[in-house]
Amino acid sequence: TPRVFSGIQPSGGLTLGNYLGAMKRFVDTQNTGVQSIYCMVDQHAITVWQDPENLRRATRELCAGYIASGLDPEKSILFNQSQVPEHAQLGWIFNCVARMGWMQRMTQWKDKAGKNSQNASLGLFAYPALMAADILVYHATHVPVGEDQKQHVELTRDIATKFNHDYKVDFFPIPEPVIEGTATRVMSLRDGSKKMSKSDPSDASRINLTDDADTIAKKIRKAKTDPEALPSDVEGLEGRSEARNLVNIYAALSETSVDAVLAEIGGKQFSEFKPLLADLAVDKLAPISTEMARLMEDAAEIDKILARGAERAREIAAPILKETYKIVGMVGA
Ligand code: AQP
Repeated sequence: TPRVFSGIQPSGGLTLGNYLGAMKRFVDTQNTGVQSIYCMVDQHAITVWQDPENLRRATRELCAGYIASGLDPEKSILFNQSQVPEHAQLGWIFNCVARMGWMQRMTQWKDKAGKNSQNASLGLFAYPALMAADILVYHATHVPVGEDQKQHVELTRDIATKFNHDYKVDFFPIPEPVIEGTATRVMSLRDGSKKMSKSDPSDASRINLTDDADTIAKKIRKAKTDPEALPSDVEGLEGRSEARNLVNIYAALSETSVDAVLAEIGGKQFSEFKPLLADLAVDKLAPISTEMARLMEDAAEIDKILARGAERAREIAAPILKETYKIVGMVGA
């Protein structure tokens, strides 16, 4: 039976990229009735320094963001990773399955560790093995992610395959990355070649789910574009990454295709298109940020939801970990 798992790091505020590339799609998946498990991966977040108070706040805010976007904690399982120790326990086993060379090839490792990789944490290097455990400890079959996470899901497949092969079992399923829609890679508003990211030093590069209407409108007005008018077909977006990004965002927010958007706005100048995009973004995001703020007023309630989610998650994860220990040869399992 299909089972969906995905996670988001509580490493800062949520962006429009997280919303369109991940959360909005989680909601669509939940509503198809497939069992879905969504995690706030706090143990991944600390692979780079996190101030403890900020981490706590970001985890609760992420939970509020999931719910405000439409995830129902009754239908889906919502929890934070550190409350389900089976992730880290299976992660250790996968550290022993994965090879150094595999990890070294990960583009996120190269990007985040930078030139000074000797100074990066060991956790940052091992991150994809823990991510494989996040997914496989539930025997999840489908992993909805943005384009940037595709390589990590492929590594998860490699780890599952090697484990099954080394121990001569058919135990872990080989999960599929699910990368669909027009917004699998939302780009920075300041640079069409960089993805929109919560850790970009420039706040103008991203739309935060907590931005107010004026801030959203201003960031879109100032978004980098080229001087040409908008094209009337997709070929006309060739080589125009900033234009393509704004059109993709418009299509994803209005839940139509890029073709349909271009049929509507082709020929317009950016000065005309940007206010339309700003209105649409405010329309879609304002109810989410209002609801997030409301939920954040009751931290105890959020903590209860996370604890309950963790309990449900452990019911699935614990037997799978136990079986893994048996396969590996751990006495007592
Ligand atoms: N720009 C994006 N476009 C589409 N999808 C995106 N995602 C992130 N940015 C975009 C998707 O959101 C999910 C959660 O990502 P994450 O928070 O776990 O880590 P990340 O991919 O590293 O996201 P950020 O915003 O760039 O965080 P930092 O700056 O901390 O590294 C994933 O499914 C991701 O694909």
